[in-house]
Amino acid sequence: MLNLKGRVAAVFGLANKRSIAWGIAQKLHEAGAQLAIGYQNERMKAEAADLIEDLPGAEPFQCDVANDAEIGETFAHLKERYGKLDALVHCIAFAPAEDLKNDFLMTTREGFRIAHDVSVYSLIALSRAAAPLMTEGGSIITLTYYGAEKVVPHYKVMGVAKASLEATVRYLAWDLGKQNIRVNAISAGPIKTLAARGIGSLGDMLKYHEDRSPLHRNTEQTEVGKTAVYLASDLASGVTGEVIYVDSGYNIMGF
Ligand code: NAD
Ligand code: 0WE
Repeated sequence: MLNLKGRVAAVFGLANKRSIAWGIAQKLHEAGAQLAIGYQNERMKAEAADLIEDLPGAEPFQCDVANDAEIGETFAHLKERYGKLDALVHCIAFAPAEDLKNDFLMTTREGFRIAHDVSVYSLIALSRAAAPLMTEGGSIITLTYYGAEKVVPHYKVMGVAKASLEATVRYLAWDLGKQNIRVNAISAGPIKTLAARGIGSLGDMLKYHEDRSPLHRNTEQTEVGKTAVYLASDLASGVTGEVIYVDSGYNIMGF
């Protein structure tokens, strides 16, 4: 396992033990990183705090990324508590249920705005706040999905938001490269998390991935975590602006 001792990482997007953020936090912790782990609101506090207790030394924080004041307070706290930041992990997406239910054609102005604000603009806002703390260079990691590049029925406005997220990764990589801060996305295969619960056909989708992907199995949160450890480490020192697939190879198939 890679050694991240002495590195400080902030992971945003913990809801429960199925969260990809949790798979990533566990692997960063195993590698020796000092962790701050963020949850969205009071409602998620108890469950998040309970999980985080299992990772000695890791600390919880609350941050709604739709709120600039909360982002400011979060990074003031991280600066005070750790003095620097080496890795920022963004595991956050949201679109209003209505806009995922109706035809894409019916996407509302407000639904489009919220999906892009929470799922994309938040990466820009968090990166801007994190960069001054990344005094020794750094690694920024976000999570994306194949629905950004090909039509995945039902993914709708989230697919458009993920396309924007992937472009955002490239533009941030250009801006932050001069500070030796790398910015990359991990494109994960479908995983049964809270964010995937709304999909009626998730079971079929997981089965299809198992049948069709080169590895003939589904993706696990901790496999995403292992790639995050690599991206946070010096082994990835030359890698920025990329989308790396952790999807059992599903995306390479043409038929
Ligand atoms: P999850 O529900 O466990 O995580 C999503 C998180 O986003 C939750 O913790 C939620 O609280 C947080 N969030 C939403 N709005 C927020 C806000 N305003 N402020 C702060 N936090 C907010 O589900 P997940 O599947 O682990 O999702 C994490 C990321 O992985 C998302 O970007 C998702 O698009 C991506 N992803 C998921 C899959 C999958 O199949 N599960 C596949 C590829 C990519
Ligand atoms: O990014 C996602 C899901 C993100 C998401 C989920 C919800 C459900 C509840 C964003 N907003 C909301 N809003 C809600 O009210 N994934 C990659 C998981 C996912 O979602 C799909 C998928 C996959 C995979 C939707 C349709 C098809 C496939």
